[in-house]
Amino acid sequence: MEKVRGALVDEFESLEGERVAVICDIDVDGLASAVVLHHSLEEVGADHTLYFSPPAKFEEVVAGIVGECDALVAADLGATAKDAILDARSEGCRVIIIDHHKLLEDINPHVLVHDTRLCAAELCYWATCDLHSKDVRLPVAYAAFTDYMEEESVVLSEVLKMYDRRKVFSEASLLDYALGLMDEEERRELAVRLVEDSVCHVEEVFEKAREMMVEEERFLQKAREVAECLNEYVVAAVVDEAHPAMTGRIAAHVAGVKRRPVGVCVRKGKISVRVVDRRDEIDAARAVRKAAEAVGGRGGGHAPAAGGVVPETKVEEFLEKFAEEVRKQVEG
Ligand SMILES: [Mn+2]
Repeated sequence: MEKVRGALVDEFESLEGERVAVICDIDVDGLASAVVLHHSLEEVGADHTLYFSPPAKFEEVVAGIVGECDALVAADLGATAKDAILDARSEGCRVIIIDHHKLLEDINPHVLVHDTRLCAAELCYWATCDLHSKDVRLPVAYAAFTDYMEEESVVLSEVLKMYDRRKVFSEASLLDYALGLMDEEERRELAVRLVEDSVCHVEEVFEKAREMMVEEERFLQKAREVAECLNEYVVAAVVDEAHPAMTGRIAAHVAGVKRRPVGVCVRKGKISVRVVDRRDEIDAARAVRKAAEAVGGRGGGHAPAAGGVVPETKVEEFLEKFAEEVRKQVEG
């Protein structure tokens, strides 16, 4: 936190009057990053627009907007950003990246704020906090919670002194579920609104969260039925019709139900992995990456929560290799 504090203040102040594109991930951490970045850029008088993109589409989004902006600020998207950043730089765009995913390659932006111990929204928060006139810690706390980055989160511990944990965690969870059913315009409006408001006043969040939770319940049941144990460490469920926002929770669910430390959910070649028992120190990101690359795909993320993409025809082969990678990690 001390290392990051104020890191973007001069940088943002130099953006006054510039055209800035802000691109954030589509989850709670991305939304909370957008809240913080929007507030900070507003304070310095930058002419900015918020965009939301899953990491896999980052390059596409950048290609569509880079011609019209002087600076690009991206949060929670960095790990796979190399080509997108290269494109933006070649268009003369200043590139600022804030991220907490493991960096697997030299992504080379102009400015990089990076640490794996805090969520992206909290990195955004500390890097810009001296610019804030409003308290935007509540959405940052939501993100620290939903991104499982609670342990080192200073913002979350401060927020939990001001508000009861049941308020913070229930609002964060509702937001997490609701975001899966929101489009870019709805996310944009919500990010602007959450600068001064809390989730409990946004009716749409309750409606969409409920819809998503009911839908998820159906897919958890389905996943339990189709889940297959690949060895004593890994269980996998192929659920092609599930909503993409559910796959992490499905992966964790089947792991718990089948009493395996690692759960995998596959949806149309997209892989989600969760480690629910961390005693064996399994690094899911490393195992996904190795197995995915072996079948012509790619992957990464964090040790307890990882993901990837493989060709749909190679899913079986991927799962076999992945289970073997995990076994190797545990048994050395
Ligand atoms: Mn994140």
